[in-house]
Amino acid sequence: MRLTSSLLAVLAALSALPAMAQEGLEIVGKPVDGKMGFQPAATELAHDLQWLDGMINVIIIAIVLFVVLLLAVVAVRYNRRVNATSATFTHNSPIEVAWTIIPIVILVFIGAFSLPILFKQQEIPEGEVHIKVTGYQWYWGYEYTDHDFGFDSYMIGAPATGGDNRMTPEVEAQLVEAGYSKDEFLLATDTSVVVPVNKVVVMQLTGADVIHSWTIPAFGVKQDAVPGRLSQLWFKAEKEGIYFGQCSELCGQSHAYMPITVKVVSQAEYDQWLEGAIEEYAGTPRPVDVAMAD
Ligand SMILES: [Cu+2]
Repeated sequence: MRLTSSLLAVLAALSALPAMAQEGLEIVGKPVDGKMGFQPAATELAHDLQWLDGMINVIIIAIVLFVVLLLAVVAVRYNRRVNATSATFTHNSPIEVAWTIIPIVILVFIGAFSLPILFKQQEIPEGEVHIKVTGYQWYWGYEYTDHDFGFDSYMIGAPATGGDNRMTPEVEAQLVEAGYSKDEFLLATDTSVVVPVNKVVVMQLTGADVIHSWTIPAFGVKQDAVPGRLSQLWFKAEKEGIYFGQCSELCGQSHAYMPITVKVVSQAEYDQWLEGAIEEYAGTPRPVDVAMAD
């Protein structure tokens, strides 16, 4: 009897693992009624590119207003009724120089801000957590290369989890069991990438069959996963939460059903998750554990 109950306890602990790091985490990146614009930025990269978007938007709006104003002036002052005899000149050097120089200045100005932001995304810093990401038709595989373990991540409701990509009462039950709600169908996965908050995570990406693309919009990262190549991305999430993304390169029939779930947790929760994951996925224990065992 005691053996049975301890076995049950072990089973319960194991099955609770995927949902473990979830209690109380805010969900970011699911559609919200009436909301427009970007998801709340959770990394410096996302802050930067959202700021750049706002700044360029101001320039675009100013240019549109200026052009509309010019059109209105021409329509009012130089129409056939008001201005029966049109002018016959064909050149105006000062204006031509101005409409060449001013756009160059505007483009250089935009470039001066956008290039550093682009370089910041593409220059990969020293990572504190390394994850290799592989895109498959149609799910994601994750390897925690520092600890030699990996797992696959399927959408809850995908064929691999017993569904057929449609919402059913069984799928809803699975979602609830994993700590999600019905609203998160098509976004929630059976296993998540778990990373510690405020740590530099470096990901290497590749595709196993066709090109996929890994993204978390709130992190401001999106990178193609190309078969035969390794590409990299990095992020440092500033806020704990559950973040959603979608495969962003059309990769076949079930492209819409290979979402991405990242849980950003405290260092303590991450360490706890890591220990359980190493156990469950037969990874290499961390050096600190070896030292403690001696
Ligand atoms: Cu895809």
